[in-house]
Amino acid sequence: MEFFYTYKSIETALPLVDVENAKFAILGIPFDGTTSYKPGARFGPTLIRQGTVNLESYILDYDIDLAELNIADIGDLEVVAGNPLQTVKMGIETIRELKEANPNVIPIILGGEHSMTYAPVKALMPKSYVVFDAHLDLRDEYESNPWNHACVARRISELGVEIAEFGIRSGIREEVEYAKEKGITWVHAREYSVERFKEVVKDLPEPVYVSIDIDAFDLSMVPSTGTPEAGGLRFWEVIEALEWLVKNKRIVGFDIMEVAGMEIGDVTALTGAKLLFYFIGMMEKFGKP
Ligand SMILES: [Mn+2]
Repeated sequence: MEFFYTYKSIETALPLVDVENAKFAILGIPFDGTTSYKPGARFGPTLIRQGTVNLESYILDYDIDLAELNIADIGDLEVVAGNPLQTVKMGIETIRELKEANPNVIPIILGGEHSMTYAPVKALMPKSYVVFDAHLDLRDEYESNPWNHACVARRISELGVEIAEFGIRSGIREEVEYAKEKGITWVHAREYSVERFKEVVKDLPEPVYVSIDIDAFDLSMVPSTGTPEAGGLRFWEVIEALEWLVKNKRIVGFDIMEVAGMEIGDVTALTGAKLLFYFIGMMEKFGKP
């Protein structure tokens, strides 16, 4: 089927199927209209897809070949430049269309800035939101804009979704106070461990939406991102936590956001591409139905 707002862009290196037959469906949202520091997240979906070209579809430690799975890629949302709210609304509609076409499909969103995560969360309405991020993103508004990337977790909290945040190392007092008031648990990057992750997440209600702001990882792995922060997480300590999560909680959707960059082979995009393949692989291998 044709999606009203989407257009085809560069495809992943995997054989693809139609949405109706897919277990996973990739949608890019190439929006970076509120980026505060380093621009380029509009190229994130294309760079992540291009980064998959370098990867083997076989995942060694899972004995899973992604080329044998049913994966769709519906292309990128046609964004409204400079207007996050209008773009989010189109994203919500598109993800709803996707779920109407195939109620069992798991949407995988490639960003684009983190403000766009509101779209899949609103469309899928999980009970919990688990996010890896350097930033709390709990501001009520930023630069007079409540739809700025720095506000996305706050907007999601206002939907009544329970939130847990990991890898945090940047925020302001107002955000810390809001988190305390609303019972939002956040784990500083210095205190992060897979054990700590399990402790926090085990009591969260299902289903769960998972968001990865690529800036949660250490800066050395992800230099091309909107608001880079030193002192982040390592790849395998995030993968291990995600594996535990998909084994123990039903996942309704997943995203990789804030990958920016201007050139093919960008390190940040390669991190995003590897993460994309691992997430699909772990869902297939361990995913709770
Ligand atoms: Mn962030």
